[in-house]
Amino acid sequence: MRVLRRTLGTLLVLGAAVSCTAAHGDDAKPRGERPAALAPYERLLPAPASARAAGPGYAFGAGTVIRTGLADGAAADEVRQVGELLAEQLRGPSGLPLPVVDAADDKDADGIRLRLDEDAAGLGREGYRLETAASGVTLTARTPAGLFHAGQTLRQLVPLSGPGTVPGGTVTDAPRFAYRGAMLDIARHFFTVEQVKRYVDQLAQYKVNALHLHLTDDQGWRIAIDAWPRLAEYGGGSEVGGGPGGYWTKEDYRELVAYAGARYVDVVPEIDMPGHVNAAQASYAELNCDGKARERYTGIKVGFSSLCVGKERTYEFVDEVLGELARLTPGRYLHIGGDEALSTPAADYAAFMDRAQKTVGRYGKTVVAWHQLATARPAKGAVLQYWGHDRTAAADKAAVAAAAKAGHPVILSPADRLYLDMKYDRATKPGLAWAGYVPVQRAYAWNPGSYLPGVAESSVLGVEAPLWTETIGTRGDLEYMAFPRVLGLSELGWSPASALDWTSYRQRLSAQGPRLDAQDITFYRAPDVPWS
Ligand code: TNX
Repeated sequence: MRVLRRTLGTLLVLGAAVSCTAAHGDDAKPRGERPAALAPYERLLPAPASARAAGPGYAFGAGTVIRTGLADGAAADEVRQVGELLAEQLRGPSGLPLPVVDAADDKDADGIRLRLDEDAAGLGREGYRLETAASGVTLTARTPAGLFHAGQTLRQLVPLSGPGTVPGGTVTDAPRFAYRGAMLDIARHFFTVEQVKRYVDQLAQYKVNALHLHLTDDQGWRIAIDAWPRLAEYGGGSEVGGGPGGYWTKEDYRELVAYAGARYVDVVPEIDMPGHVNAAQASYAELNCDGKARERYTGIKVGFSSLCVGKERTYEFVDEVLGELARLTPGRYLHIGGDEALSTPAADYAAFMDRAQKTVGRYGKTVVAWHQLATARPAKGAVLQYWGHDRTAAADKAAVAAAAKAGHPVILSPADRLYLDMKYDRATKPGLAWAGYVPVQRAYAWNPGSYLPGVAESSVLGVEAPLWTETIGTRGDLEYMAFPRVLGLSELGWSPASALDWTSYRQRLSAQGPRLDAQDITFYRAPDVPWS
């Protein structure tokens, strides 16, 4: 078996050289090519920092037990939950009973052992070690989050179905970036909590750890706000194309947040302001400068609506909406949008964003906003989400670089790389193409650490793949646009720069095909990947 070995120390050095290969990767037309038979430790995705096959494997079978009794206090409960969830995930495909046992005295007994070790060196907040030998599989991490990620790696090492051998070896792993996000727009088309839970499960297995929810837009308001009930009740009753829309109650939202949290995915809710607010302005006349309610909107134009920046009532609205959302959200971020405010004069935009940012701070949260905020006055600590593309004006990129130099972290979502609503090619039925087509290779083959001139890797908080839903209203279309491109996002966010390599990635991606099939995920069989 070929040995894959990477050490964290060499990553920075190798990063620059390898990203070159990645960016200019081969254009071979592999139609008809047979997929390479990769050994289990070689086909992990996202590629781990280090993986090595060695020694005898573990017989994963009817006697396998998951042992979680190796921590104490509050952490013990959480480790137990991680163990229960892993058992559930492994039971389906394996058909094994996999009892979860938390007796502390059998910590060296056979099985899958979850071991919390706060002193484990080099693993960071989310990293882990996975060691497989004849006596079992040991997962070690400093945090329950790390144990969860270890378990997701293990899912890729057990047989696709039934019992079998987990090959012997060791994985030592930690993420390159803290933020690895996906965004779903439930405003243009409504999606239910059940549908979004399914997406969370699909993402979390690839170590995505943030779900950004675009909750409001011109076409619909999707979250109940007690102080402004018509936002959801009336403003939620529309969507693109004239469908019925819908909204989430606070209970729905809490349920999704808890479900995501159990999978170590933080929810980042977005209320898009001061533009993209027609649904709110249709619900409440007082949110318009002329005091007249707007019609609900079901088209897909952007940039026509704006909150009334000069009116005090506007800020009561902002305060009450963000306050309620902050109280519902355990995560540290509130996203306030700020994109395409084409109907808001620049001075008004800056004045509005000043106040909205202050409000977020008052509720103890950190601002995230689309990168247009860089041209106004980003508040201390505010995170900018870059959604430009190759043809974005140099001045806009420079504003983001200046903000990064001033200490603002940046989330990279380049539209011509990571927008999951861009068509793969001209034959793709759903999707848009304003940023060009985004085939699988294009989505993957770039280096977030050196992507934006003047934005150093140390300023990059991470990457995020947004899925806008003007043209996407079903689970099938959602999955078809996200998969397999979102696996590229996962690897860009998690794996060391030295591992980014299109030639090896397309082999590892093809090895995920049967797993995606087994989970009944609809995905695009990209012609540049040698699917089996
Ligand atoms: C741009 S990206 C938008 C969205 C659209 C999207 C469609 C961004 C911050 N604004 O309003 O849905 O393009 O691709």
